[in-house]
Amino acid sequence: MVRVVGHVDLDYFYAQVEEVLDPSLKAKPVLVCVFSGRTADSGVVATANYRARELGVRSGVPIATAKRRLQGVDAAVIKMRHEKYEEVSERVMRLVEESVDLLEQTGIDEAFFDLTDSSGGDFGRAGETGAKIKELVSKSEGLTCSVGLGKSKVVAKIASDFRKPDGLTVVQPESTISFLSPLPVTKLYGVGPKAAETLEALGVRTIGELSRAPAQDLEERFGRKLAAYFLAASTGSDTEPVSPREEPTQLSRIITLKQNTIDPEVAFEQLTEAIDDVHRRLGLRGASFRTISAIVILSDLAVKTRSKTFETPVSDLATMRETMRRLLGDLSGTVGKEFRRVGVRVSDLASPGNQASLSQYLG
Ligand code: DCP
Ligand code: CA
Ligand code: CA
Repeated sequence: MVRVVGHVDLDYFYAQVEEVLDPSLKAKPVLVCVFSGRTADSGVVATANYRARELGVRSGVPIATAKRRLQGVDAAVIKMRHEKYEEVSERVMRLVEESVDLLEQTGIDEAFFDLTDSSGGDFGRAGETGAKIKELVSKSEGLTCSVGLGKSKVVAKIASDFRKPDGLTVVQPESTISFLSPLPVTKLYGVGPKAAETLEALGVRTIGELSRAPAQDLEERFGRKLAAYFLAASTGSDTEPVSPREEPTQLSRIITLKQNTIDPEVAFEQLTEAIDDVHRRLGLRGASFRTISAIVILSDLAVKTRSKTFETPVSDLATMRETMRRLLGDLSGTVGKEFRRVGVRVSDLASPGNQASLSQYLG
């Protein structure tokens, strides 16, 4: 049966999240920036909303350059807040996951998915699911995204980019060649500026031209594996399946203490935020843990850990804090050296999904 593969990509992601958090931004060019801290304007633009892009500002542009281009314009220059975008990303991915057969997240704002089974190979039905995904994401998070559907990953990814923002592009299997052929080779995943240059020297500019290029020429320039991929991709015949990432089996965070100390209370105090963060990430996954560990890196860089395993899964913050405090106390009593860094790790994770599949096996 023909595969039905989808790709979803959130539009101007970081900047759009900022707009949702502060709707007054919508009327302005919005720049989300990574400040390097060397001078006030050192750093680059991580992303910009479409208003800003119309004025020549996009990902990767130095902040100083962006400000020059936006001189006299009422623009919002915002410091990147990665935790916020991660939270939204996590919720969106869980939402999309529930509407599809398989989800493979490939970045903070994008994922491949498979609808072969649920659509029965019917692209009309799959298109309805694509529209439903867009509606769900819009209703629950206030975000627009772009969705593409096709018979392979390469086609789906190009399709999601085809009518950005807020696009939905369904490439019927029989239209694959006519859809891909006129597009520049740079649209193909894996063809960067350098490969494009090499291809141009062979007289290949479009994906259609690539599909007709002599295999031998491509092999000479790119090696057999890449040449085979280029040829398959150029007709949408790439075969890589959508393969869900494994759930993480542990979550952790380590911090460097302001000063080396042997006092477990001082270490605990400084670790509190990291414990809260691990708890938050656990919550986003709806997961719980059975084992929690305190990790300490001593002044001589030796690493020591002390763990506690619970009989039943735990997820509450109070237990995490209390246990960590005790474990740090135990460690400080036994290691006899100052702590330089301290960390928290939870493992033996149980998520609702894992439990469901386990109970299926157990009948
Ligand atoms: N990003 C970044 N630096 C880059 C490119 C991207 O920090 N050079 C971050 C910010 C983006 C996010 O990754 O919001 C997703 O990247 P995309 O390439 O998908 O770009 P956008 O979502 O910003 O825009 P588009 O609407 O084109 O998808
Ligand atoms: Ca995006
Ligand atoms: Ca993306």
